[in-house]
Amino acid sequence: MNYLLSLPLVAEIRTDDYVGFTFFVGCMAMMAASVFFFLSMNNFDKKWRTSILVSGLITFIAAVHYWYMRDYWAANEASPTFFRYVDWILTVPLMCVEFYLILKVAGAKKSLMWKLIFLSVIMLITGYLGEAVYQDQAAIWGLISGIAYFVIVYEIWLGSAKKLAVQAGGYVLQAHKTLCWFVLVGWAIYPIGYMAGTPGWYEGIFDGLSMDVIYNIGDAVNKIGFGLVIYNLAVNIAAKKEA
Ligand SMILES: *C/C=C(C)/C=C/C=C(C)/C=C/C1=C(C)CCCC1(C)C
Repeated sequence: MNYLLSLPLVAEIRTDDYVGFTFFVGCMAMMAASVFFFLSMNNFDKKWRTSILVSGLITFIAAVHYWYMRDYWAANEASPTFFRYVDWILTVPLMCVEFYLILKVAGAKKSLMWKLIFLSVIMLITGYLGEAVYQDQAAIWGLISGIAYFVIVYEIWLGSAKKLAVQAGGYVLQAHKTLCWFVLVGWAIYPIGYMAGTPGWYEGIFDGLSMDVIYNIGDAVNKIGFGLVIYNLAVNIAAKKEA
């Protein structure tokens, strides 16, 4: 029994542990963003409240997972792959829901939402298989994942989602475009992390980069950024109504 008492209550974090650092900062940023989105919800019309609620859910789910990942890293100094992908499988489909919610004004159908969700789930499951289960074949699983990613990019940039955004016009079109850039550039951070952390033809290119630091930066940029785009859209529309 007594040996338990001699264990430190809080793991020591080295000053050059950038993974540990980004897990702590990421955790706090996700918590702060969640409080911000939840508390600002009631400033808006019912239609936009759901979108902001979903923004808050995305950062809140991430905050809970970062809480665990932060601890896991501090205790084991190993990638918390399981928690990482559980977080993504919940939050990435919610980001697809955000596209649907803002395009509903132009008559977006649920089928568009399910299509994006389906593609995102394929992208994440194949990524998990390459990262955690069949590491020897990480390159091929990453490629399949990348194809699903490109179909999502196509759908929102040029496909039916784009057409709806153009129909909606104004602030909705503007927000849709910004979200499209997040998916094209912000989400492209993840395959870089994957290549830095798995074996494959790309070995050597990303030497010295830490998969977890890259994923943590990607999460902060994309989850909080996405939420702020939606928040900004609601603010703009509310201001237009008052004017
Ligand atoms: C909040 C979490 C987000 C936005 C996570 C996004 C994750 C991706 C876009 C992951 C993509 C991947 C590829 C395109 C190929 C390699 C495997 C993945 C899963 C890292």
